[in-house]
Amino acid sequence: MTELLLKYFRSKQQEVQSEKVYDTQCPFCSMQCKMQLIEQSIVKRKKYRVTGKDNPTSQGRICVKGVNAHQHVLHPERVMYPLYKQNGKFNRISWDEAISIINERFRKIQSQYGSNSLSLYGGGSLTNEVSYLMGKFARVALGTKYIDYNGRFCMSAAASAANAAFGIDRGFTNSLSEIPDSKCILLVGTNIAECQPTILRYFEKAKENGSYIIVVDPRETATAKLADLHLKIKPGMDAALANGLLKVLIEGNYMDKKFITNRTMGYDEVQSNVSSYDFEEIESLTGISLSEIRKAAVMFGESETGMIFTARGVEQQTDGYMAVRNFLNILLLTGKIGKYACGYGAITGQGNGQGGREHGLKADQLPGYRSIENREHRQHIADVWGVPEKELPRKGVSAYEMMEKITHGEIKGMLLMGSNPIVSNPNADFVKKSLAQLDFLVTVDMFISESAAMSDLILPASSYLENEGTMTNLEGRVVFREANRQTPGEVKHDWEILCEIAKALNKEEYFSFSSPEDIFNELRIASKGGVADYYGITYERLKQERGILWPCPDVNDAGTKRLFDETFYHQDEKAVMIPVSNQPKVPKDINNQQYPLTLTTGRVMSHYLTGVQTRRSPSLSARNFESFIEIHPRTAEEYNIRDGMLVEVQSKRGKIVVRSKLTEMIRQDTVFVPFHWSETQNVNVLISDELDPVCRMPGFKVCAVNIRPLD
Ligand SMILES: Nc1nc2c(c(=O)[nH]1)N[C@H]1C(S)=C(S)[C@@H](COP(=O)(O)OP(=O)(O)OC[C@H]3O[C@@H](n4cnc5c(=O)[nH]c(N)nc54)[C@H](O)[C@@H]3O)O[C@H]1N2
Ligand SMILES: Nc1nc2c(c(=O)[nH]1)N[C@H]1C(S)=C(S)[C@@H](COP(=O)(O)OP(=O)(O)OC[C@H]3O[C@@H](n4cnc5c(=O)[nH]c(N)nc54)[C@H](O)[C@@H]3O)O[C@H]1N2
Ligand code: SF4
Ligand SMILES: [Mo]
Repeated sequence: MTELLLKYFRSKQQEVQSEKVYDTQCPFCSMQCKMQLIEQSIVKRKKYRVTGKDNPTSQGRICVKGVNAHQHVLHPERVMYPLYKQNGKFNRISWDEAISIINERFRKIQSQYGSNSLSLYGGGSLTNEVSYLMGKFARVALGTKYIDYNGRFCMSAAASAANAAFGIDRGFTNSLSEIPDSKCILLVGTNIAECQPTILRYFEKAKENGSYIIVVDPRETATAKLADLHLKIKPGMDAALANGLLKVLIEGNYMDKKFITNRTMGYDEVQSNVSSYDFEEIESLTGISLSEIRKAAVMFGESETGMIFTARGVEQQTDGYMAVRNFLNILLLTGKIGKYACGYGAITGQGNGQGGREHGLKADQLPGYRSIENREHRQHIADVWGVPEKELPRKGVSAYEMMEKITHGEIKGMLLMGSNPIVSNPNADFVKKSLAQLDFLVTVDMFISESAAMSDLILPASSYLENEGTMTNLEGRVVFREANRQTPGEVKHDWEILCEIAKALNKEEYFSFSSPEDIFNELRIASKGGVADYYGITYERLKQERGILWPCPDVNDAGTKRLFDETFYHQDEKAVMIPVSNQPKVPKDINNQQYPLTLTTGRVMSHYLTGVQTRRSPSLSARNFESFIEIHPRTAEEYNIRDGMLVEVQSKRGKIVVRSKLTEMIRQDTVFVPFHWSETQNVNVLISDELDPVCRMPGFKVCAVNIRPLD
């Protein structure tokens, strides 16, 4: 080979070998798997590879969404500079112009209609630092009570139930490492195999160790395949099922009497409530036979250790709060909590759904899981923020209720960061009309989502590869997300954007942060002494110790792996049981001749939430490029529907069109549609606006519908 050729090949090779490695964390679910994106430059093109990185939670595993997450970050539709809508068209403007427009419009709206005419709407993908800052921004920069976030639709039932029963809401009461040793596991309304795939190994290990696994789901999901017993429940009837389980446990004397006496309140009321129900009623409500209910209860009662996990199947109901409480009753009655391999897990959904609700995104909360209605709590936060306690607003309303406030003319402007409400809220057509009614909507997003498209102004946000910060994963483990990729175009970080707007509003002194760590250090002090105490957690520790489970009140404290070993978090240190009725107070969407089938909604493996990100990933989109409706073949026959046909699905609120997918895996009286698509496939057009009276959760999982084939 000539010298020249050799030189050519050598330089070629060098080109191939130019490699950049980005350490980060998956932007999607609550497992927050650690990973590395490897960017190889080959001549004129780039090649990407993703590998999992070892860590205590996902142990190096990643799923298909993590493997392809960078595809949306690199997508040509990324918003790269501020966009201002004029005459119905978005035009590029500078950051200076954007901030001055916001300043002017915000001031004008507030001077005309008062402080509470502006609102903030956040999301569970935002870091703890951004969530904390949004909460502070609402209360200090704008002085408005109207702030809430998409976690309202996600964890609110489980969170309120855990708070009421235990006095604390940390998703898992134990660390994941105890799961393999639990001898009976009840998975209620959770499809971990598709929604938190990298957690599955813990349950597989439990099974290998002889654990008996019970899955409660109207569908035979990939998760149900793991089960020794699958209870194919009628949607919305989980509270009644739990009453059936409690009845068997009490009649069979499976109570832990010592635990009940020493550590709980309310057992007698639960016992007398349960004895007033008969099994026939429970069988007919739930569609589950007494023998199966008995089998499940006896297995749980007899097992030395046991755990219960719930997710959105049982929680996204208009009685979600009570249904979860009834499963907590089971744990308390059998004494299977506060000890090794015994406990509860509300399987968190979004990457930082947990942290978001601890540090300020919720209408009624202040950082550290403090209450905005509690005098002492208000004073503590007011002192940290350097404002008079009297000036802190009181509690606002839940996410969907903010939409109602818009139509009532009470809310005139909104800052939307990290959510896509017109696809994710119930009664979606109403929500679309309501957002259109705003005088001024600013959206901070990576893309022109369906909701961003309705805004007056879009600000370009950075992605998980670019924006560092902390996330609190499903274990309650606070982890540090590294992000060292350069922001593209004129993209800014969410926290920088909030600080810049605050500065324009003359509130710079409260928002003079120069890095996420700076914000976190204030969050630590704000959370000090609260239930969600992060004071002992520092960036340095997070980097060294690979995450810390809260509460962690002191820098010398190792964090809290298991809760309730000695006490619960109520003042009397006891947990509270509560009688739960078979039928909810707010009636669910009731089937009738016009709407004979029950629609339930949820997720598929390859897409994430409203699909804004995953629909822009070619590899993920290819797996499911359109929505579908699961129908049992016998039901399909009744309605003259063949596999692969377009089907119109109609509820009292509206209709959508999706493709049929016949499957024997679903109950005959139930159909299932995922919610990752928009427009004519937006399933939330069908969902009712009834909310749970306690936690304001909508009933995403029960909707009376009719179906017909479209030719
Ligand atoms: N692939 C993927 N993973 C995700 C997400 C995603 O969009 N895609 N989203 C993340 C987020 S934010 C969340 S909140 C979680 C959600 O995680 P999950 O709650 O596990 O997901 P869903 O599919 O909404 O619902 C779970 C199961 O509930 C069942 N179900 C429906 N109705 C009922 C009922 O009445 N009772 C019972 N017992 N079960 C019922 C459904 O059939 C479904 O299999 O996933 C997270 N992970
Ligand atoms: N029918 C039905 N409806 C449901 C559910 C259901 O099971 N059934 N589940 C509910 C649940 S559990 C949830 S969590 C909600 C989710 O509902 P949404 O919050 O509306 O869903 P996302 O698609 O995550 O929207 C997030 C938006 O924020 C952007 N984004 C992502 N990361 C960042 C960031 O770091 N900064 C900024 N500024 N923007 C970012 C994304 O591009 C996207 O546009 O949907 C709820 N709606
Ligand atoms: S989607 Fe969840 S399980 Fe999959 S890689 Fe991302 S964080 Fe991990
Ligand atoms: Mo969620």
